Amino acid sequence: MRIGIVCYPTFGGSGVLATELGKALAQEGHSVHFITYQQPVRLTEFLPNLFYHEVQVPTYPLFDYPPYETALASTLVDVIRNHELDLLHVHYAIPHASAAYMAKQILRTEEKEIPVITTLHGTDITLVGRDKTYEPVVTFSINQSDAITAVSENLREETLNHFQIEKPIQVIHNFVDTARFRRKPIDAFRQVLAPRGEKILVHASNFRRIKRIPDVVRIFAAVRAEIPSKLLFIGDGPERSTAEELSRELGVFDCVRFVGKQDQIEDILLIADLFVLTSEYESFGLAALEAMAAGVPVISTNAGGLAEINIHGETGFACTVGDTDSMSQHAIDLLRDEEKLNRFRKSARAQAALFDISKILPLYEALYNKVAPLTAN
Ligand code: GMT
Repeated sequence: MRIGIVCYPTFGGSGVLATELGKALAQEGHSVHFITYQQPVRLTEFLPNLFYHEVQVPTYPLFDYPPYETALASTLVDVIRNHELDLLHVHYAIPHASAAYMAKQILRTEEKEIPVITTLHGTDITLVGRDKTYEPVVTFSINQSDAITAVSENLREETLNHFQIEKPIQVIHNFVDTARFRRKPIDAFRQVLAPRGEKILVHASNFRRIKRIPDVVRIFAAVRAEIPSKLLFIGDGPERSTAEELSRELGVFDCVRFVGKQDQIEDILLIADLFVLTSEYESFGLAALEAMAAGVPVISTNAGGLAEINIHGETGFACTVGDTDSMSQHAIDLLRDEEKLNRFRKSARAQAALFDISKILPLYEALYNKVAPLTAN
């Protein structure tokens, strides 16, 4: 099939997932066209049937806010026309679903029917989409999609509870390519980061408030008081300076490293002992799944879809939001008991295998065939 994918090109989970999906579809022989304002960060390889179309947003003195959505819709029309796409798969409702709707209507005037699938990822529903400023457009454009998917049961429920959705929402969980995380950890790398054999805790996110970054620092400080350890922060974002300040205040700054945005996240995860995710909400928590694929147990909250993937007492611990005491105690208990830690490592890997790309990709392909059966090659 010829598939158009619209996503955010940044390090956020929805962009990562969309890019990995597009790459896997291209490996399966589909032609995949990414349409977005910047090359997606994980789109690093070349395949003859993988294309990238950049949305240009011309500026003009009149525009305080350059109209990205209009530019995106026009680019979609152009790409669909010129590359005869069979369907459009948009990730994150705002503004991708409404731009897709606009493109669909324009193409209808030329008697071209383009099916649109919208995948809901999280904050497009739970935070931003619910805002009165966006809600009518979000509801309308989701309802106009030919198929809707959500990345967890929890997100499906949240969507149905807060929006008037008139169509079924299919849950297709996020996935991970477990093969990528099966390499041997690089001992020399571990030696550099933890030269005295310290335990390594890792957090990865975009450091937005919803991630409750100060809780990560508090948990680390409690662990560090009992067990020699290091904390690696992967990613960057608005709460970074708060994390720096708090780690200074708690006297652990020297043991905390900010390694920035990393596309080879597996290299770091493979040397980690625990992954910490303290979010107030996660529709799924793709970063936690990637950690599990690398055999790293997860200390997380049980918010949103996190409890669907991090099985309390097996793959890690999933505690109440803000309960840093419990999360710290569980982390300490695990790190102190090598045998238990190994058991959790194994369970984490086994759990990630349930979400392996080989299991999830056919679900998307089946959906594509359902919404675009006549045009499919
Ligand atoms: O977590 C973020 O802030 C990024 C956000 C995004 O839209 O890129 O992630 C959301 O989508 C991911 C992929 O489906 C999920 O794994 C994350 O849990 C979800 N984030 C939230 O719900 C806060």
